[in-house]
Amino acid sequence: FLPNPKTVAIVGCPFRGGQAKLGVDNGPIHLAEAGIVGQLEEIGWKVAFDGHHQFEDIHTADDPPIGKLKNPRLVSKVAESVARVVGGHAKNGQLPVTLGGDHSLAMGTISGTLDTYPDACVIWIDAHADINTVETTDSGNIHGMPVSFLLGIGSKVPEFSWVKAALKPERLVYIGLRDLDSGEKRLLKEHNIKAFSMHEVDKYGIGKVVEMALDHVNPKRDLPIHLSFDIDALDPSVAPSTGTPVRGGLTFREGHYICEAIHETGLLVALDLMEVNPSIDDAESVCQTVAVGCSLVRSALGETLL
Ligand code: HAR
Ligand code: MN
Ligand code: MN
Ligand code: MN
Repeated sequence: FLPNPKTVAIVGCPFRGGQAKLGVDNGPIHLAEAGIVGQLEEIGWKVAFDGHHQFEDIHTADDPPIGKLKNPRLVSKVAESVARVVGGHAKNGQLPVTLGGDHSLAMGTISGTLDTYPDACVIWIDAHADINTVETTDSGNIHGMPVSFLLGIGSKVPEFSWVKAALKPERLVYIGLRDLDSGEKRLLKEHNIKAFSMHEVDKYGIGKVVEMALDHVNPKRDLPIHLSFDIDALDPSVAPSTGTPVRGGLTFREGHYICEAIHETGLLVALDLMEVNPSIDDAESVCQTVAVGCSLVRSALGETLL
C-alpha cells in the first residue's frame, strides 16, 4: 500500500488561530530558516518546498465565537485547506511534513492522511491530549480540541462539517501526556483510548512504551503511521519556546527515540511538528527549540546515530 515515498513535501503552516499567543505562526519560518530542507536532502531525501502556505484572512470581527470556540471559521477554513494540501501530497506519493503553527492544524493534516490512507493510525506525542469537545473545553482554544473533531465526539459544529469522523479510537495512541483537563481524562476512559503518560515512560522506559504503543495501534506492523509531534511533549528544559510548556516532559533522547523507532517501522506516511513558538523565551532558547525541532524531523525521516 505504501508508495515508498522518496520525496518529502514540506507544508509550512504559519498559523496561530487555534490559540491566543502571538508568535507560533513564526515557527515554520524559523524551522525553514534553520535549514530543514538542506538537512533532509543531506540524509537522502528529495525535498519539495514551495514556500509557506498563505491562508485566507478571516478577521476576528467576522469570526465571533461559536459557543466557547475561538476563531472557529478561521481555524476550520485553514485546517480544511491544510487537509487538501497534505492529502494531495500524500496521493502524489510524497511524505508530507507539516510545520506548525498551532496544533489545531492537525485536524487538517490527519484528515488529509486518512483521506489517502483510511486505515492509517495516529501516534500523538504531546503533554496535552488535545481532545476537548465543544462541551468540555474551558479555554475555547481549538488547538486543545482537534482530536475530538477527528474522532467525531462531542456535539457537531456546522462550520466544521467538512471534518469526517475518520479516526477510530483504537487507531489512536498518545505518548508523553501530563496535563489533561478532567473532561479529557473522562473522554479517554469513555472511548477506551490508549495513552502512555510520563508515568508510563518513567515506569517502563521509552523503548518499551513505543513498542506497546505500536502493539496497540499497529499490532501487525502493516498500517500506515501518521506521527503528530507537539514540541511541548519535550521537557521545557529541552524545548523552552512553546506556548504551553509543562514540566516533567520527555528528555531529548526520549523524544528522538520515538522518532527513530517510528522511522524503523518503515510505515511513516506523514509527520507534523507543531507548537514551536519563537516569540517565547530568549534568543538562545528559541535557537535551541528550533534546532531540536529540526533534529526530531530528521530522526523521523531516518537520520541515524551511526
Ligand atoms: N487542555 C487545554 C485547553 O484545552 C490546553 C491545551 C494546550 N495546548 C497545547 N496543545 N499546546 O497540545 O485549552
Ligand atoms: Mn506545497
Ligand atoms: Mn498539542
Ligand atoms: Mn501540547
